[in-house]
Amino acid sequence: MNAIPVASGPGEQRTGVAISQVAAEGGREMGAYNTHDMRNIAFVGHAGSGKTTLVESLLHAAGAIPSAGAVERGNTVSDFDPMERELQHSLDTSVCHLTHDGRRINLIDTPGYPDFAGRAIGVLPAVETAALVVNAQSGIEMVTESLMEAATQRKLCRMIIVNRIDAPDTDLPALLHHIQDKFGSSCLPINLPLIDGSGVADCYFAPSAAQTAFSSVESAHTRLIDQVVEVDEALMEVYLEQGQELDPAQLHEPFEQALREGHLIPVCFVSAQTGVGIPQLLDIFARLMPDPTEGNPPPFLKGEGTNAMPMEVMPDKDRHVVAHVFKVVVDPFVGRVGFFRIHQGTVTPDSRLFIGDGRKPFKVAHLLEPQGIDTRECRIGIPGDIRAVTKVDEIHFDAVLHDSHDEDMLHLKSMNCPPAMFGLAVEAIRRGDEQKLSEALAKLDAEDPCLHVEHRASLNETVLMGMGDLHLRIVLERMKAKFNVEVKTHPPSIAYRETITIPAEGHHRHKKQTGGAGQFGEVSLRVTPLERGSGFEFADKVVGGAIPGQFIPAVEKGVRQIIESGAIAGFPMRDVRVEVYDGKHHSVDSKEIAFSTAGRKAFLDAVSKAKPIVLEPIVKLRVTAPNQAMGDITGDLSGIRGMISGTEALPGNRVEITARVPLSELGNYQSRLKSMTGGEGAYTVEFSHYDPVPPRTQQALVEDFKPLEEG
Ligand SMILES: Nc1nc2c(ncn2[C@@H]2O[C@H](COP(=O)(O)OP(=O)(O)O)[C@@H](O)[C@H]2O)c(=O)[nH]1
Ligand SMILES: [Mg+2]
Repeated sequence: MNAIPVASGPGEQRTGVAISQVAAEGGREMGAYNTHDMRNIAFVGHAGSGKTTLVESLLHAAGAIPSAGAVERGNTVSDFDPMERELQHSLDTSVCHLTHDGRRINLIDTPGYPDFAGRAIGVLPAVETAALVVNAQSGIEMVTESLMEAATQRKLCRMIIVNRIDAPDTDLPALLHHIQDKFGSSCLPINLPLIDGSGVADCYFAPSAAQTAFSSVESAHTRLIDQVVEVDEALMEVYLEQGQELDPAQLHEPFEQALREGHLIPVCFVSAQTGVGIPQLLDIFARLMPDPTEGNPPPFLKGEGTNAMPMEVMPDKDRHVVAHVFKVVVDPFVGRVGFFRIHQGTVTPDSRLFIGDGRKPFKVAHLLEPQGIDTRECRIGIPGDIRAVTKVDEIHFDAVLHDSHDEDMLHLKSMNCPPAMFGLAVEAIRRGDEQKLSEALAKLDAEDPCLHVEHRASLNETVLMGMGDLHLRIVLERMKAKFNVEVKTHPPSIAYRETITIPAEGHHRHKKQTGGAGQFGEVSLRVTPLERGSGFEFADKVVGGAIPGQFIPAVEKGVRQIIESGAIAGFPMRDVRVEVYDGKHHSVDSKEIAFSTAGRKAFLDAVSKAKPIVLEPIVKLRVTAPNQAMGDITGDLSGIRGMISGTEALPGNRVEITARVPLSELGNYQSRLKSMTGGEGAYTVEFSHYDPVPPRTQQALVEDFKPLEEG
């Protein structure tokens, strides 16, 4: 491995941090930076808040691109996909970078449609900072709220960027109040727009007496410093007792701590379109937002299920490599492109990396640095860097890349992506395209964390599960454009799930004598219901070799067949823990196939005693409509098992109604709402949780199910 010079630049405070060298571009001088000089920032927020425009504006202001493109003209750096340009909306995440004030800043643009929120959530482990972009005209919207939740859960440092301050009809002081109401009093302005709209007044570094539409800059400054100082008692004393003005260098550590603890969420104001506030935003990124050693490290776990132990990665270039794949694109020409964030160690073109628990490493060969759709080859990647590799077939979303078997079994704590609940059954139109269809589906599945392909063996149906109608439509268009497969679709089916409600035990002895060698395997297992949303756990509690260790994976395989295909109604089973605790084997006749059959049947036996039920997805429905339609809407909702959770008056004689409703009841909601409101109503849905279906529905679903034939 190359010897890496240790930096001595201004950002260098600690040892063990490498310099990253980006290969020369057309003979230009090499840029070099170390981990402390890096900032990784994800822009998240509702569609139309201006994230893509903002990234473009920042790239331009920092000189990374000669001129700023526009979403409308289809020439921005981050909306490069032909479909994005046509729709004028981001459909996927994109990674760009710029340099400002000696800092290397990676920006990740994300899509803001609810249908694609999963992709935005997927990039959170790649950054220290989530920048929530709020539209000054329309305020906090649904996706912004759910991404704030996701970023909080991930313990990311957060900031709020209020964009479009140039637009007419905005009430920025009211919006700031609203932000503080929603997200807490730790949301404090770090700058404030000038009253004449010509710029923003800094409230942190050098507060002035500028005129803003808010209370004075001076009081915003005091409020901010108070908040920062609160995390450091010693500093607080100096500040309070000696009444001493603190300078930004003294405040740096507590500022970072306040960000990490969510004790401070800076709010700033920009117009991506006019450029107001953009230079100040670059300064905030460079001077205040955390470097990779200052953020909260991502929650890596070692081991599975309840045995998983938290493991902290160190942003140290001399350790083993640990990198996390946060995005995969499958291109029919270039193959798989995997984008990863390096959390520990140094990656070079010579590195040989393992994917998860894989046995065979791949050689990196071409280490790429992305800028929108473009990539450049580079020689090294250090902790904090975002890099890409191509042509690695096994790479998949959420994979951990590492260079030592010490790091096997390492994975990131799961992301709580909203589950895919909209389904479409698909079928190839052209005869003979079935193989092509399944290959294309596998590729699309690999690049999209929110897309799942389910094979419902019982119905001989292939179902695409996604976040919504638009999501699936785009997937199908991609399939046609990229892989030349056309499909017909059937009406959406509902993503029912199965689970159990009480613990139980199951047992099966599989014995078969066919001519010479026989098959023998016996399994006893226990099933326990888990909390909703916890998935599936499998544990081996066999003692004394009653089932030899080498057959346990076969038992698990048998159990997993039922987990995927369902036990009572043909839907995947969730939230169950399976413990194998006993069994028998035979020195000659025990084979994997025997244990997988025994495992499957023992599991079916246990499930049948564990009061199995069918669950249905419940969504959070938000309807906005004219006041006078309220009675009709709430009446209608209670007729479809809806539970109204709130009503709120909106400006302009409108009302917002929120309710929890079974998704299965919303099939024709669009047209129902239209007729109740004379076309003046709008609604959004978002996954809420799973609930048991009513007994009558369960009975019907169970009756329709033809269980798996013996295999
Ligand atoms: N007036 C105004 N319009 C903006 C601003 N930023 C973005 N827009 C417009 O808002 C629309 C959505 O912007 P876009 O960047 O695609 O938003 P995104 O969905 O968050 O990526 C586009 O028509 C932009 O031109 C701004 O600061 N002021
Ligand atoms: Mg966008």
